Amino acid sequence: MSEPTKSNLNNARFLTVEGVEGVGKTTNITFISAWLEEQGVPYIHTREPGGTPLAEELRSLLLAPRDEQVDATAELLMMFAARAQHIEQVIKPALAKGIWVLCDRFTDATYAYQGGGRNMGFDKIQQLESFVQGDFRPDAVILLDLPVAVGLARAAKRGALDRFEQEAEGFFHRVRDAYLNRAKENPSRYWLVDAEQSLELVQVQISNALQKILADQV
Ligand code: Z5A
Repeated sequence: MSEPTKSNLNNARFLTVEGVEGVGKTTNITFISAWLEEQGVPYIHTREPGGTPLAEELRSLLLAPRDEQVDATAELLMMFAARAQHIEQVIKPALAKGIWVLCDRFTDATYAYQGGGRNMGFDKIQQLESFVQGDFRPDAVILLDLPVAVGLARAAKRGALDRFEQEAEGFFHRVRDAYLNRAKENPSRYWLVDAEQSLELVQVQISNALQKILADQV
């Protein structure tokens, strides 16, 4: 498989953070934001699904627990609808101005949650990815990884569960496997971080990765 085109215009990078439930994305995105600020790197922090008013409305629809069964194809299309809006309104304009984009989840999450978790497979996702994104891809993906049971135990302390968090444990095993397979298939773009360690050690791994990404050794 050929390497996808890098997103960077004016040397700005498109950096995404991924991982299963309870892996510590929010905690570590705060750390990455502080690290970028210290380095004097202009950046925005955004998230998926979401990142624009319309995409945030789609996020609310997607995450709300509901009695009606949500069809997997409907869920997949809503993820990409939100993404199309986000890319055109927020991500590409920032990169074009030389501003880094730090994004909490992106298309890797679709491969992991819809492709793996929902058992939809990857072909339809690849088609939608090409349709919506062309060859636009993140420059670097920081994949926080830990055993599913550890992540679920951490997440359980947070209170009310959204529609995804209510899934059975097997769902999250498929999500994790899909993430790890993607990282294995494309090691030059993925930075695999052992998120089971103490926060301090997790953040040492992340800053090592960030230094290399900043030096453009991706
Ligand atoms: N989704 C999808 O299906 N398809 C898609 O294409 C996309 C998304 C883009 C919303 O995501 C849902 O959308 C998501 C997938 C789906 N569903 N789920 N589940 P989200 O990113 O908003 O939701 P989230 O996964 O719940 O993310 P989060 O809020 O960032 O949670 P987190 O990764 O678990 O992070 P945390 O809150 O920082 O950490 C959890 C706890 O662990 C917290 O108490 C921390 O203090 C603690 N923690 C963190 N690190 C450590 C270490 N190292 N040691 C000990 N304790 C720690």
